[in-house]
Amino acid sequence: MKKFDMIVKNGVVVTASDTYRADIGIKDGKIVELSSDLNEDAVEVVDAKGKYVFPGGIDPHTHMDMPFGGTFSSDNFKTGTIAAACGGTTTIVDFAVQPKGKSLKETAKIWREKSDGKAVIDYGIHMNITDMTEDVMNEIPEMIKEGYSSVKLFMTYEGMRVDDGTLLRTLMKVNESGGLTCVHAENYYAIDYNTKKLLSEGKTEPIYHALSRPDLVEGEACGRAIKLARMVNAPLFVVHNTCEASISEIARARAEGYPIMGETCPQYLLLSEDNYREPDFNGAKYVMSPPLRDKKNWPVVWKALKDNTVQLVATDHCPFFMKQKELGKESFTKIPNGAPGVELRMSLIYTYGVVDGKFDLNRFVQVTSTNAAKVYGMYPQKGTIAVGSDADLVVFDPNIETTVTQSMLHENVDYTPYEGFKLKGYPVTTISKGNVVAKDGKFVGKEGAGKFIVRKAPMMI
Ligand code: DUC
Ligand code: ZN
Ligand code: ZN
Repeated sequence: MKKFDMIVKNGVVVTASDTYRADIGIKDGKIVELSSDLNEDAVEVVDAKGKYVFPGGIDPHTHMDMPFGGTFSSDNFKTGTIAAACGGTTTIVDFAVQPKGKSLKETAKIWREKSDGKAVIDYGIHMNITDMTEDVMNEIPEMIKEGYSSVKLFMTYEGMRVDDGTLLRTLMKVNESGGLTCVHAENYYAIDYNTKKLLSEGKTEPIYHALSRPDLVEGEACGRAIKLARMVNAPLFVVHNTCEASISEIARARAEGYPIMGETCPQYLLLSEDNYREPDFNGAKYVMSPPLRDKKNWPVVWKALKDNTVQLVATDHCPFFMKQKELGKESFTKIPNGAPGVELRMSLIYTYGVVDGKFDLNRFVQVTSTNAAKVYGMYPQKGTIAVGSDADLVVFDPNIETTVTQSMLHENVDYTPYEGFKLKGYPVTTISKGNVVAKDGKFVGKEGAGKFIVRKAPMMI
């Protein structure tokens, strides 16, 4: 019997707080030893010489196989987690969208049928409540106890949004039950007014998606959600912040000591409103909500990521083939909202965050892994390299230089919004619970090896 199942040797280990040379001994899917030189017998040795070893990436905002606008996002839990693994991500947290009239138990069952036995890496599930009733409200404590420890609400989207009263009561209930409330913050009424006006003027192209939901639409809703959370002393997580208008609201609340947290996504750091003007309906590739913003927001969002106004980078991965996007050829309101991103997140943030000098390696680990584990109740099982933690690791080669093209990716979709982007640094080996799941851009794991994570209470960071 060998002492270790695997040793990851000769790498530079990077955590949220430290950077040091160490070998990592793995047994039964867990990290069991960290030492400057491990020479014992191991079934498998992964050589990480000249490379970094990061905690596996955690993307806490994905939409696999999600119904939207009469179609479904094109990655399912198998294809989407293969793409994640190839890009250095070892955990996702996906949103189970409550169908009208269904209980939360039924909603969880629907999502577990999509994910169990299919995902190749571990996954958590948020409860995305769209049809709040007294019965649904009363199910919240039980769902949180069962590991669905975060509840997300939409403040916009006809048929899925909640009103302020529901948001307030949910914030209270989720907090009392030891969970975390998340919001998609956009002002429904402003979007509705702007959309009707634009359509009445015959303005139907993709750019008008962005113009119908300008930055104040997001800033107002973000500020309102924060104030509601403050009124009931509840923590709040604001998903996909894009601009100064929302980030300034979070910054102010945090400066005053309130437990308000948030995320951003690579697209809001690297793409802009200009993309909607690409010819031949190409602008539809970027139709997502909230929309891409004026470039002047980029430095504000990068700074917020560096100074912990926002704690993490997720992707909102929600891909649709161009054929699906064409549902909106006649009107931007019919274009399914969402874009792919799960596979490139780690490399994009490394290249444009660390290599470009915006923050250091330890902050990179915080925003791509550790903080998501903390916020969403998975720490220290996930999000760090420590004895006792799951052996979820990514061996990352800082010297690989490449240019993004859709054909190198595993996402089940026919474009990437990052086509032509230069990358410096790419994952070479992804390890999930002690097993290599991706190597040199190829998936080598097993369908169904990923398991549901019973998440615990959030940590405020
Ligand atoms: N935004 C998107 O772009 N897609 C899915 C859901 C969302 O809020
Ligand atoms: Zn959203
Ligand atoms: Zn989303």
